[in-house]
Amino acid sequence: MTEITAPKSSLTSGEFTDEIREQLKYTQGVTPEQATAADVYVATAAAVRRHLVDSWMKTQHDMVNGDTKAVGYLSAEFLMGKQLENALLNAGLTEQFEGAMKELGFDTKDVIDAEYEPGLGNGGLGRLAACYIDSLASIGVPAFGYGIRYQYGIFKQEFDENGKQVETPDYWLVNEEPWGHVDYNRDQRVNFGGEVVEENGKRVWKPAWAVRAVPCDYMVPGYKSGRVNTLRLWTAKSYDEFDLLTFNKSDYLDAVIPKVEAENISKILYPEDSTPQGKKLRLEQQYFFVSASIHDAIRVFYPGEKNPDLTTLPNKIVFQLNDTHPVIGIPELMRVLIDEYGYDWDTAWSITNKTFNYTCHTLLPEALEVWPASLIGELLPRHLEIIKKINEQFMSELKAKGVADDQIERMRIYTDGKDASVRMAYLATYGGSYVNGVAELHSELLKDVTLKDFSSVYPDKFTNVTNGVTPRRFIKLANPRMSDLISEGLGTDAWLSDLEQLKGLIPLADDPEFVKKFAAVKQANKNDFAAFAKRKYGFDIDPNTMFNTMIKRLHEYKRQALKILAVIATYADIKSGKVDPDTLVPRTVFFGAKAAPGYYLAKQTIQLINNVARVINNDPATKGKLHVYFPWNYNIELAQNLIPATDLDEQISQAGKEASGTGNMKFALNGALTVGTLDGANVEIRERVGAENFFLFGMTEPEVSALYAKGYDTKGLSREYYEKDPQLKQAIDMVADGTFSNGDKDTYKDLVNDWLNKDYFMTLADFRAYMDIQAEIEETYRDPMKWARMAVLNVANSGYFSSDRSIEDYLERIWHTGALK
Ligand code: 73E
Repeated sequence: MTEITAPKSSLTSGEFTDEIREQLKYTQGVTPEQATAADVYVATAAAVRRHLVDSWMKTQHDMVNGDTKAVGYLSAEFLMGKQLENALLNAGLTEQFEGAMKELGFDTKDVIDAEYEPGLGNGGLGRLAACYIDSLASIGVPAFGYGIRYQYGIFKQEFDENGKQVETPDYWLVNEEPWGHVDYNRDQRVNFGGEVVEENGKRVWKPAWAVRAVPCDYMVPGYKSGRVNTLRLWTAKSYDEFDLLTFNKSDYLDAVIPKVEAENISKILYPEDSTPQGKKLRLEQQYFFVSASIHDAIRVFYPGEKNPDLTTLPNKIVFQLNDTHPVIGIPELMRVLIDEYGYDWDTAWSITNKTFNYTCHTLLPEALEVWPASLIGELLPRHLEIIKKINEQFMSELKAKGVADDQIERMRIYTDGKDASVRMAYLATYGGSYVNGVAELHSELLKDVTLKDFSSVYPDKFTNVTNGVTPRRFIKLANPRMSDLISEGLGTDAWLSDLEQLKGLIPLADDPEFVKKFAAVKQANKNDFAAFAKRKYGFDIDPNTMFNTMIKRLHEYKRQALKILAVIATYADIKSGKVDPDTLVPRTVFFGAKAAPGYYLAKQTIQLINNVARVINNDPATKGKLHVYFPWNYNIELAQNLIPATDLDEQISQAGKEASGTGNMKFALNGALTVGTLDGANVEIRERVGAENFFLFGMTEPEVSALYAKGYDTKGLSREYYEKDPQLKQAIDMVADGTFSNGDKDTYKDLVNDWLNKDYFMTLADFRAYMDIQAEIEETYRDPMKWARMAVLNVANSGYFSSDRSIEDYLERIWHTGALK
C-alpha cells in the first residue's frame, strides 16, 4: 500500500510522550500511573495546542499587518464536533499520538472518547459554519468565526419507556474543556435598553444596562496550510457581581439577580432548527455577540488607534451573516460609525454596505425572522431609529428607481402600524453587498419566490454558493479505511486538500479488484458500526444487511414520516403473507433525529418510529429481514460513525423545501447511494454522479406548486391518495388502529389526522413513487459488484462538494479576498 503522507511534525513519538507527561504533571497534577483516559485527553489537548500556538500567532500577525482582507463569519451556531483527532491531524501529530498512547499504555479510542462533544448548534447551519472555518484555515484565508459560547448546547435526547423524546440539559462544561482560552483582557461592553435623547443636535443612546462580553478563543488549525485561525465565542458576564444597595436593604437573593439575568444571555442555545421563536432573550443573544464582534474587529484591525480611519474597514474585514440571526449587525455598525466615531450617515452607509453579505439558508417563510418593532425599541432604541431611517432611505431609493408603489409597500424593511415589525431578511438584503442561497435550486427559488421583489430591483446582488463539507473530518477521520484505499488508488493523498482529484477514481470503477476492495471497506465499516452500536446503545445489529439511514433534524418537510410509512407497509406485507420475507433484501433501517422540544408533530413522529422499531424488532416474522434502530441523541460523533457504514442514504424532503442539505454530500462522499427527491443539493449531486447512479423519485418543485394550486392541503386531497392506494391505506390504518401503541387508538391520532386532512408536505402524494423506487433499489443491491461500482462513482464524482470549493466560490463571488501570502 502507498505510504500515506500525512502532515508530519518532525517530533518523535517519544518526544510527544514526554510533552504529554509534562502536561500531566504540571497541568493535571497526576503521574502517568494515576492518570485516567480523561487526564490523558486533557494533557494531550494541551500538548497539541502548544504545537499550534506559533502558527496561530503568526497568522494573527500577518492578518493585521498584511494587505489581505479577513473574513468574519458571524454565526449564532458552530457545531464543531470533537476536537482532538482533528487537531492532531492538522498539527501533523496523528502518528506521534498513536505512539505516545502505546508508550503510556492507553487505548487511543478511550482517550478520544473522553472528550465531551460540544453541541453549540442545531444541525446543518451550525455544522456548515464549522466546515467553513476549517476550510478557510486550510486554504490559508485569515478569518474569525464569531459566535456564542453557550453554557448549554443542544439538549441531550433520551427516549422514555413509551418511545417519547425526553430532553435533558447539555451542560458540556461539567469537566475541563481544554481547547478554549478565556481572555478577560479583551472583553467588550454591550449595552441594552434605556432611551435615546437629543444632545447638541445629536441622538444619544442612554442605555439602561450593560453586559460584559468575554471572549473564549479556539484555535482553528488548517490542514497542511501552516495557518491557524480563531473561533472567538463570547460569554456574557455581569458587571455587577452583586448589588450592594439591594443587599444593604437586606435582600441577598434579589442582590444577585442582575448578575444572573446578565449571564443568562449566553446560557442556552435555542433548540429550534428552521423555526425562530421570536423571544426577547434570542434577540439579546444576537445583539450581544454581534456587537461584541464588531467592536472586537475594530480593536484587532486598528490596534491602539483612538481615531481610526474606518472608511478602510471594508478593506480589512468582510462580515458574512450566517442567516438572519446576526443581521442586527447592520444597524449596529451604522450606530458605531455614526455615534461612536462621528461619521455622517452616507459615509457610514457606504462602509456598512460594503462590509456585510448575507447567506439565506431557507425557503420556509416562517423561518425568516421578523421582530416586533416594540421589542427592538425596548432593547435597542437607537437601533430602531436607525432601522427606520434605513427603511426611509430604501423607500426613496426604490421610488427613484421607478418601482411601483405596491411593490415598494411589499418590500418594506420596517412595517408601520399597530403590529410594526422589522424584517431581518429584507434588512440584510438591502444592507449588504451580496445575498446567496446555499444550492442552485435554492438560489433560484430565492430569486423567483422568496426575495423576488428584491431580485427584480437588484439582480446583481444575488448569487449562489452551493454548500460543502470538510473532507478532513468527514472522509479522512470518519472513514480511514476508505481514505487509505483512495490514496492507494490515486497514488497520493493530495486529494484531501483538492477533492476534485477524486475524479481519478472514475477508471477504477471498472477495475473489479478495486471495486471488490471498496466493497470490503464498506463491509468492515458496517462491522465496526455494529460493534460501536452494541457498545453505545446495546443494539444487536446484523452487519450483513443493507444499512439504510435517515439522519437529520426531525421536521415534517424532511418527511421521516414517508420513510416510516414505507417501513410499516413492508412490514404489513410480510405479516399478511403478501410478500415472502425470503425474497426481500435484508435491511436495517437507521433513524437519527432530534425534534425541537415544542414541535408536537415531530415528537409524535419520533414516538411512532420508536414503537415501530419495538414491534418489528420483536416480531419473529421479520427476523433477519427488516429491523429498525433509532440511536438517541444524534450528534456529530454518531454521524462520523454511521455515514461510512451506510449503503443507502435517504434524502426525501418535499421538493422545494430543503435549501441544500449537507448530509447528502457526506453520504455520497463515503460511498452510500442516495434515494432522493429533486430538492436542494440533491439536484447537483445527481447531476454530478450521474442519473444512473442515483435513485430519484417523487414530485418536482413545479409539480408540488401545481398540486398546492389545486388545494392539496386546504381541500384535504391527501385522503384521495389514501383511498386509492391499498398499501398506503393499510400502513396508515395500522398507525391508527393501535398496532404501534399497544392497542391504544389515540396515541397517534393527531398525526393520522394531519396526514388525512392536510399533509402540507405531501407525504401521501409521494408515497407510491417512493415504494416503486424501493423495488429498483432492492434489485440493484442484489448485485453487489454493481452496487459497489455505483458507490465508487458516487465518491469519484462528488469532489465538488468539498467545503474548500464552497470557500473558493465565496472568495471569488462575494468576499473578493484570498489566502495570506
Ligand atoms: O437545508 C439546510 C442547509 O443545508 C437548511 O435547512 C439549514 O441550513 C443548512 C446549511 O445551509 C438551515 N438551518 C436553519 N435554516 N436553514 C436554521 C434556522 C433557524 C435556526 C437554526 C437553524
